[in-house]
Amino acid sequence: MVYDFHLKFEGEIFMADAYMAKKEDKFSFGLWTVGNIGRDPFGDPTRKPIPPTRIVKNLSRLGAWGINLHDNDLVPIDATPKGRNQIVRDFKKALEDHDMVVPMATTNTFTHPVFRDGGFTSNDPKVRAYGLQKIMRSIDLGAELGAKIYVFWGGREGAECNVAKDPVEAIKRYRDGINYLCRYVRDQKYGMKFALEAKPNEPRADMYFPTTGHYLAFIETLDDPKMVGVNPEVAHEHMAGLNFHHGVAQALESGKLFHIDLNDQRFGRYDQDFRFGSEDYKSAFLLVKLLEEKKYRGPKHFDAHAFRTEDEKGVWHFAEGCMRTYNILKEKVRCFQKDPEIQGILAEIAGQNPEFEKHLGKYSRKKAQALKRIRFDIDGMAKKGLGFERLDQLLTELMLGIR
Ligand code: DIG
Ligand code: MN
Ligand code: MN
Repeated sequence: MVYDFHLKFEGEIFMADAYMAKKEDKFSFGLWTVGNIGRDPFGDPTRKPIPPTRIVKNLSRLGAWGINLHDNDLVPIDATPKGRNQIVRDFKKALEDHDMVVPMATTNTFTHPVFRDGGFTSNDPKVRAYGLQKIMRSIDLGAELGAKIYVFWGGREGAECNVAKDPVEAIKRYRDGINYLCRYVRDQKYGMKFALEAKPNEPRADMYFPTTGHYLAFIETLDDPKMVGVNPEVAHEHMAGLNFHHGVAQALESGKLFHIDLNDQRFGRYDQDFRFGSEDYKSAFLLVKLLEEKKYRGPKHFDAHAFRTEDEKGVWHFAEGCMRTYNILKEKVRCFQKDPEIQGILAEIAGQNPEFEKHLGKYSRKKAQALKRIRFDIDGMAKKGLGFERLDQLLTELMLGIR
């Protein structure tokens, strides 16, 4: 690939070609993603923290559009009101200077030990009350920065000792918390929507609402379900052993895909939050194909971080890689849609037995009686192969770059 020109900063060369991120791609990163300092449960940090204003500048130079944050990614939990306001002023200036927006905000209700047994679902009403206070203040911060999507990831909402908490009571407490905050946002006229993010485990042994499907069911039990959607994350659904783009399809189909956390993850592992598309190219292709074909126009947030092995330059290559891979896969989707052999097979699949469509769809007594009279030759129907091997091989060859 001959690059039109190179983007040079931080002493590094970044690729500036047809796949480089542009603002209209609506790629976003959380402060905590490129700001990840490489600490893990078995090792100390390998990187120094990057100041939020520098994150804003460099992500913008790489073509990113938005920056997301937990309250304490920007404002220390013990900041004074004066200190908080100065930090917010400086951050707002950096956003303006570098043409970046804050599409989404969220609260850190998982780091401080006070949340060791959860926020919303804690057995201690004092902790639940503090959690509501912290989230309201964080929502205020998000609103001040222009965020229109507010994410809830219940990092500590779960259990190790399952007899210590009634799981039904835990669900009721979570619902009370979300209902309360929906009313708060309406009261404040912030015009925000909520996006609930599932994860099956880690840091808790088992987390409540472990998958996006659990949240889709939960949302319908809320006082104000229209205001609440989901924020599925690749890594979290993979941790649960699920097909990610199927879950996203269900969220899209029900109008509940309010946000999405893109990264990558090997099945059966802890939450790896790898660079988007770096592990499972085929799943990433299927996801990009779904989002592009269904015209998802929300933020594309990379909730991921660089390998612990990297220095800051590696962090920027990580960020560049997330966005480039999305755009490269978008190009692969275009090739798939234009490939005559692939499209020929798909047309054949779509065009089977059109005369039977009239028996499907909405019920009527007349249709049911007519359908019950039909004699189906099911052995004859099962004889012809479906040609999926050829189709899947064509996809493989397209992904491997020989089509
Ligand atoms: C982790 O996957 C979670 C938290 O980082 C945050 O609350 C949420 C926002 O995308 N993702
Ligand atoms: Mn994750
Ligand atoms: Mn996430």
